[in-house]
Formats: sequence, structure tokens, C-alpha cells
Amino acid sequence: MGGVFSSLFSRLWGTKETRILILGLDGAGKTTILYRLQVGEVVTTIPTIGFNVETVTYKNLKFQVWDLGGQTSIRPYWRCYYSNTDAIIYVVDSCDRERIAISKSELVSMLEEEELKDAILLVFANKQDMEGAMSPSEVSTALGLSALKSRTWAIFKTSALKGDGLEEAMDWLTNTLTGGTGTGSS
Ligand SMILES: Nc1nc2c(ncn2[C@@H]2O[C@H](COP(=O)(O)OP(=O)(O)OP(=O)(O)O)[C@@H](O)[C@H]2O)c(=O)[nH]1
Ligand SMILES: [Mg+2]
Repeated sequence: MGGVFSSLFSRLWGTKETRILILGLDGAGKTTILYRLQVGEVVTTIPTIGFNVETVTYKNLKFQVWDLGGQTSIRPYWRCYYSNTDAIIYVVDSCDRERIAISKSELVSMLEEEELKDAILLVFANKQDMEGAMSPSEVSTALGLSALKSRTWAIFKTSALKGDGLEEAMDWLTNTLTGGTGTGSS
């Protein structure tokens, strides 16, 4: 109990940074989301080789946000960053129907990792501003989210380009971390 309270208080007072990993296939929009969250603007990105890490402050909470490169050859290195992760933001390009099955298998194998068993999952159905984007429920079905067991999760429709949906997702995350009630599905 003491642990739960001290962790809650240190989160509330901003001394403990919540560790978030942003994962997903290359080109999904991870780096765009990281800098949207941090500076509130769209930055020009290049494919990430390695990672970017930034501190993001949202409603008095501090998040240490890691954005990892999603190219096939660098996905095996995701596991090096798993320990002590509180939440995973899994980003999907909602227009990339061709690779949604690959995205699902990467998600499933990641969630099997022991180090991530307590991590909260947020799925971002990103690029909602584009015509032909899969709806969040289509993305959810394609990823098999309803089959997840013992996992706190939610899916959000986002456009990193326009900034849509990110605040809602961060509100749900902060509520979930601080024991409040969220609005997403779980
Ligand atoms: N239309 C649209 N384009 C987006 C959105 N989010 C990201 N993009 C674009 O998608 C491209 C890839 O975005 P990145 O953020 O670099 O993708 P990434 O997931 O970090 O890719 P890797 O670093 O290779 O893993 C860029 O041209 C972005 O501007 C979005 O919501 N809508
Ligand atoms: Mg990137």
C-alpha cells in the first residue's frame, strides 16, 4: 500500500517521471507525435535510426517519452527499452492497410514480453486526417485488441498533423495512472 501511495504522490508532485515508449511501424507518425506532445507543433521528421527521448509535462505530470525507430531492421532493438515502462503508445498509420497485419504481429509479440506485463497500452489510430483512413474500430479489430487479457488499454483516433486526439489520450492516461476514471475502452 505504501508503495502505491508514495508512487501516486511522487507522480502528483512531479518527482517521478512516467516512462512512456512510443512504438509502431516506420512512418506511422511516432516522432511527429513525440514533438507534438512536447512542443505542440508539427516538426519535419526523418526516419528515426535509434531513438529520440524528451521530457513532456502534461497537467503537472512529467513523462519521459521515448520514440523508437520503427524500421524492420531496428525493431529487434525495441526490447532494450522495455524495462520500467509505465505505458506504451502504439502508433498505427490508419491508411496503411497493407501492413496492418505486420503491425498486429509486432504488437502481439511485444505484449508477450514479461517486462511489459504491467504497462498500460494506448493505441493511436493515426493519420485520421487522410481520406480512406481506417476507423478506430477497424484498427482495433485488425489488431485484435478485444482479445487482450489482463491489460489496461484504450484506442484513440489521432491526427498528429492536426493535433487531434492527443489531448484526449493524455487525459485518459493521466486519469488511469492516478486512479481516476477514464473515458476510453479497456
Ligand atoms: N497526414 C498525416 N501525416 C502524418 C501524420 N502523422 C505523421 N505524418 C507524416 O508521416 C510521415 C512519417 O512520420 P514520422 O513521425 O517520421 O514517422 P515515425 O513513426 O517516427 O517513423 P520511423 O522513425 O521511421 O519509425 C511524416 O511525413 C509525417 O509528417 C498524421 O496524423 N497525418
Ligand atoms: Mg521516427
